[in-house]
Amino acid sequence: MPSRLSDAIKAHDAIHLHHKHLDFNSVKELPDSHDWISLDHHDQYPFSNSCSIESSLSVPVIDLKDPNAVKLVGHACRTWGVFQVKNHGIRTSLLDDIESAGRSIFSLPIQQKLKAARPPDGVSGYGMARISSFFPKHMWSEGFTIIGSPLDHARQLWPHDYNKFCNVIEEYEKEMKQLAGKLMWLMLGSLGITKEDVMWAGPNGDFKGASAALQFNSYPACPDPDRAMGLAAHTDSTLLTILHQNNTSGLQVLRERTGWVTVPPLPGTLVVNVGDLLHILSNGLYTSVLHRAVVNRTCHRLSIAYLYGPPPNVQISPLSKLVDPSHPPLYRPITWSEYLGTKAKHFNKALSSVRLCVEVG
Ligand SMILES: O=C(O)CCC(=O)C(=O)O
Repeated sequence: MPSRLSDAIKAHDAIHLHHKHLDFNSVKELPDSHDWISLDHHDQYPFSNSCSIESSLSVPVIDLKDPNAVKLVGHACRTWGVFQVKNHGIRTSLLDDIESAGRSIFSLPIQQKLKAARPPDGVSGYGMARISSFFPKHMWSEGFTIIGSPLDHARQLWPHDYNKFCNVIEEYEKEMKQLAGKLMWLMLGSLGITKEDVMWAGPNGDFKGASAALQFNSYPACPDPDRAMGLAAHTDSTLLTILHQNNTSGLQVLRERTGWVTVPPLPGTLVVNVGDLLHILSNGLYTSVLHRAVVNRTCHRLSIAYLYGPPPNVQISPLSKLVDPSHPPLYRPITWSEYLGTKAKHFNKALSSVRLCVEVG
């Protein structure tokens, strides 16, 4: 049974892509391999960049110092599955540092980046989006995943100068872990859940055994953005994800009865979204939000996602406080490790594949 996140992902990875990596900087026209318009008639691959609804509704922005933060967070999780946070305690200088760490990876020549390529049976390193294998077209983006120590890859990228990168990653992950724990209690607190209700949070409720991955995403300026897709629509397999985006917009979330809504970059705020496992824990009360990233003609976009989950082998199931005869459990118990396997097989249908058929008593 895999006990580390990297082993859990590796054990289930269905992605075996043999793709010639595109050097985005040298491409002047969108290649057919990246043209999503031709797929638009397939219901299986909903696209419609140009039809995005510009909604007057906007994703909630929550001040974590607000005395009503618990209530506001709970409301945002039920209605949107996503919100932005300010006064989150992460220093602006650290956000600047992680952004420049990202830029330092993606600005390298392609041959150099490929020295740290994610191996076919691996999880960390440089490569195209992991969800690419579920789509017949390639996405206009490149990524770099870190699980565990970044040292080996950093040494390959900058043989003489890798310490700064590693130090920034270490500090960012430490701060993110703390923030993620705090957000977990705000989200769960709003459901009336306390530390006694979540054994795997540990005796101090600090989620010490939690696992996480850091995902850098780069979306180069695109010669034909209306035909391209930065990152196709997906939900996260996490409990929650914390995203830092640079000053270029591109993230969109799907809101029922509204359509795609852009989550604008607001200086100093971080985007937080509910993942599939928190949806399960909350017995479906919190929405695991479908989201995607679109691209634009002139600006490079960078995002850094902190993907946060439980220890890989802990059973996750609807919390017993949220279950009674009129609210039976909607999902069967599943570990994160097992769920990653389900996701690798069923992708966006993974959540419904673990849903129970229930009759309300
Ligand atoms: O770049 C973004 O805004 C979205 C990133 C994302 O969804 C991911 O890394 O899973």
